[in-house]
Amino acid sequence: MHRLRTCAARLRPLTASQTAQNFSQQRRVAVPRTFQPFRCYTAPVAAEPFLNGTSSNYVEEMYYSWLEDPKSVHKSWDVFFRNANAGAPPGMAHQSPLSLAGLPQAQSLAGAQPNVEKLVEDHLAVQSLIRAYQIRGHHVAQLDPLGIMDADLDSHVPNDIITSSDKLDLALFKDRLSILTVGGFYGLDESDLDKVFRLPTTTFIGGTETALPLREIIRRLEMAYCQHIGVEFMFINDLDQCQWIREKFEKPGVMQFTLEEKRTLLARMVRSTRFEEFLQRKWSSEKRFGLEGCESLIPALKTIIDKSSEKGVENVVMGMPHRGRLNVLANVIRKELEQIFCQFDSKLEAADEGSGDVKYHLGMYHRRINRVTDRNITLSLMANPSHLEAVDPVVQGKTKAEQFYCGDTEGHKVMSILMHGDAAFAGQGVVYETFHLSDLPSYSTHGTVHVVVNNQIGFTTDPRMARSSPYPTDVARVVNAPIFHVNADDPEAVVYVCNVAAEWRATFHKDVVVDLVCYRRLGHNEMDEPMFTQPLMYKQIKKQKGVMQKYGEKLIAEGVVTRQEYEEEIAKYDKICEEAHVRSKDEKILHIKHWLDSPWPGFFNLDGQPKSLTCPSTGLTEEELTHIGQVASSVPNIIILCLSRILKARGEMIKNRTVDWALGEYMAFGSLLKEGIHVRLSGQDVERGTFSHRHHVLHDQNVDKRVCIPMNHVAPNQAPYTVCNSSLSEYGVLGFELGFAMASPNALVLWEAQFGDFHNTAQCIIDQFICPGQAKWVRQNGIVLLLPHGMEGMGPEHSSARPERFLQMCNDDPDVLPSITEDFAIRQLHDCNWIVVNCSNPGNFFHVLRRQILAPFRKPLIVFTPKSLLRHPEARSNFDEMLPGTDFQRLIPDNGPVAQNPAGVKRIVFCTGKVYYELTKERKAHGMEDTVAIARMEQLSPFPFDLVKAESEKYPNADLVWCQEEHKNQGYYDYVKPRMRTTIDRAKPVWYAGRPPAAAPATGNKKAHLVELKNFLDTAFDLDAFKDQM
Ligand SMILES: Cc1ncc(C[n+]2csc(CCOP(=O)(O)OP(=O)(O)O)c2C)c(N)n1
Repeated sequence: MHRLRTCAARLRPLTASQTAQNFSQQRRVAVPRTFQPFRCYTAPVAAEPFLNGTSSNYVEEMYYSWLEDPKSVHKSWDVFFRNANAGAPPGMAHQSPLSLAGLPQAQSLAGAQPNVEKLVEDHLAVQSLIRAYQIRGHHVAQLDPLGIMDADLDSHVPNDIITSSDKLDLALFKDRLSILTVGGFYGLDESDLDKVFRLPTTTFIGGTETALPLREIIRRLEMAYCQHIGVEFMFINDLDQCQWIREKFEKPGVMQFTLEEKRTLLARMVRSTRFEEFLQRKWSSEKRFGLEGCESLIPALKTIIDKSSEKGVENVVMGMPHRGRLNVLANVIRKELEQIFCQFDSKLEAADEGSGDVKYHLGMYHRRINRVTDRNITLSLMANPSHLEAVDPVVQGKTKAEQFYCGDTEGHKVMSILMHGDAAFAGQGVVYETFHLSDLPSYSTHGTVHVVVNNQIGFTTDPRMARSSPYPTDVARVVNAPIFHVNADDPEAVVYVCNVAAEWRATFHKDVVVDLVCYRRLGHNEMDEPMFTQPLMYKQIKKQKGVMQKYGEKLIAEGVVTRQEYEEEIAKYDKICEEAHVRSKDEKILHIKHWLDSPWPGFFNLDGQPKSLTCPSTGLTEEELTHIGQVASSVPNIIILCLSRILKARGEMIKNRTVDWALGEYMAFGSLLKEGIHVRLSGQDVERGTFSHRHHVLHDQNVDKRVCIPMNHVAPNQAPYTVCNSSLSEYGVLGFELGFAMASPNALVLWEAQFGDFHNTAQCIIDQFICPGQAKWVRQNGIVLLLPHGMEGMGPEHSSARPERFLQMCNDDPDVLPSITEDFAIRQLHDCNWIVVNCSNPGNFFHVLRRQILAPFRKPLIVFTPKSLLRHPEARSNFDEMLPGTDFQRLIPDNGPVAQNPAGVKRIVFCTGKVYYELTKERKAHGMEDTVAIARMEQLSPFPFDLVKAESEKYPNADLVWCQEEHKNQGYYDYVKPRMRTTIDRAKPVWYAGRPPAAAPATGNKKAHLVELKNFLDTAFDLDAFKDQM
């Protein structure tokens, strides 16, 4: 209003036609309508006392309409605007509608102001009422098929809307209206119901009409917002998006289905329902986490897929929990039914592929024709663990990778669908972490459709005890995702919202949620008795007619199908199931590889085995090393000032044919990129590197966002390099990168923890996916975890990446010495579940990264990376260690003076990582360079039995010590000791030099840290230290 006044003061009054002309010219370009400076009332209009606060918007709306067509507004407004434009003094432009009839124009100026005010107030009230339905209508929508629970856990009816139930019952309606009237909310009363009100442009309920009687306005709002669909969207801070949604739900007649569509929907309901019934009949005592009570999930998903396919999507990556999973596999992805049924056969043998997983966790990949659009579509359902929602970021990562590899930068071709349970969606933090990736450039998948199977229970827990937010879906509001709640017992409403959701995604490329409010007909699984804990709910459920039956009867009543057709449809599908069941009996062996969710065509041979069991040398030519080194040290064409010194130092190192840690990594990444391998490094602050050593993104010091990524300029036809600082999440981001690495074997995907200590907030991804992924789901993954680790006096949370935990989960047997064949090293790698290394120099780091790609199979690689070694002058490698013919050294023997006279060596100290440099310094200080040998175990797992054996046998008179800087119950000791003993056939003890056992990984006291260090180094070089333990 202030703007209006200021502006009005500067303008001379225009005639209606002059103004209208200007306005319509402007308006053509001003879509959507927003406030424009020229849209000012004349001074008298602006000075009217009722034009204040929100009322001004409404009056503005009418003013525009009047400018375009004076007849489009109520007579009283016409008079008002004419009077105002004619220069009526403030307060004199109003005229009572009563006084308008038959009065000449001149007289109207003296109209009765109170009536006009009432008119304005009533219009404002109607506008507020419309807005109230848009904002809060979903709170009273009839969402619960059982009719016993409020989906928002709140039985209060917002006091600014008139509810559906009120509408149906006139007495209640009057009551309600009187509350609104007497309570003064709107100042409307019953007599206003038949008055005609002009509709604001923020509603589409009028269809082609611009004004409606209040009664009709309320009816249409109720139809749009308070039936079986609850639309939650008014928190979205984008006008276009809000208008888009309003139009989709408010426009009269939007929910019309053709006969064909209704029949298809019925057929899909039949499949969904009869599939569960078939399983229940055949295997009534088997767990399957059936979908009964939410059978509309199947048509819901199929609708989203059909619509998305129509919009150009060719690949859909899906993630879902247990509920209804078999049904989705059967009826959405179209897994052969016999493959599903045979899994219920307890005599089915597992092929020798790994431990496998229960049937409702397995994944699937299928390329087929979408029958509705007649276009090719690839559907995959990611295998997932029991850990609810853990698969969410994995699906997103996989989707992002699929988009990346097909150049789909905006998500037109590849999309993800995530399904959730209501309790898990509300309760699991990873959901939030995943949502927060949705709009980040290097993590966005350009819109995910989320479908919540909201059966209003989580195992035995009532939602009122399971969440503090009104809906289980509230978490989605953080990213401005619209949420469509829908009563799952109304299949047409379900299909409608799913169509809108898919269109939303295709239009705005942002997340959207469909909340299928349903119930769970049986217990949590088919064996559970739900009456123990939800007696009232289950009494109701027992009475509840199934949705297929209800919909079938509805269509029969409408004459869409005959009863006979309906029954035939059921019989047809039952027959399909029966026949598949017969065929399933022929299946004798369960091959998990038939359940692969991410095949890598061409990477393995036809049996799914590596094409060879050899790995070429991971070294590079001198020229390549020099060239990449020059790229790493080149000064870009932007102003970088403070980096010049670092780049110069890099240049010097290259001239001297040496690399530090950052350059070692550079050489590995750069060479792989050159060879066409995509490299993606993600994690918190990875672009610079937490320890300021990496600098892969160089920032212009004067221009915002002007950056240079030299790694993308290594060679003309190189693969792209992605380096991206992530959101401050471990669980979400590590899951994402794991998913990314799943899409292709020809990419090096690395996730770096800020400090290794923080990886444990992503423990679920490590425990459930990375460690056992291949064993459970026969799919390999070459993800690399870079975990900064090292006891450097930085306190308990910046010291340890917890090697003991990773090592404890390695699958090699500590008590069996494997036969040491020529291909021992590669075979070991092939058989392990993951590789754990701690490199002591950049050359070895370089080799192990390259080995990840040059090996003919993929295994996760866990690297404990250094902190102080990043700049340690001795922790450098010479080009000679990286040339062709060189390889990753699993164990670096001592080649110093001890090698000259092994018999004179009294002790061999095995160690790993940074402590090596502390040990050599101390050995020198003790003058024991020819009596104590120090061997570095660079690859901890799979354990280098062969090399440890050779190294220990080299020094026949030496005792064996394992030295580590970590506490005794942590670090590597528990893993290494039994394997070393096995290696030497228990001929000698393996002594321990390191910190004593402790609860915390490190002390917070610097002095204590140094004392501990001194103590264990003293032990390591005290040849009598273990005498009394003999
Ligand atoms: C992270 C995690 N915690 C606990 C469980 C054990 N659990 C299995 S199902 C379930 C209830 C899930 O409820 P909801 O998400 O509403 O899905 P529904 O089973 O009702 O479909 C629980 C707690 C689990 N699988 N994952």
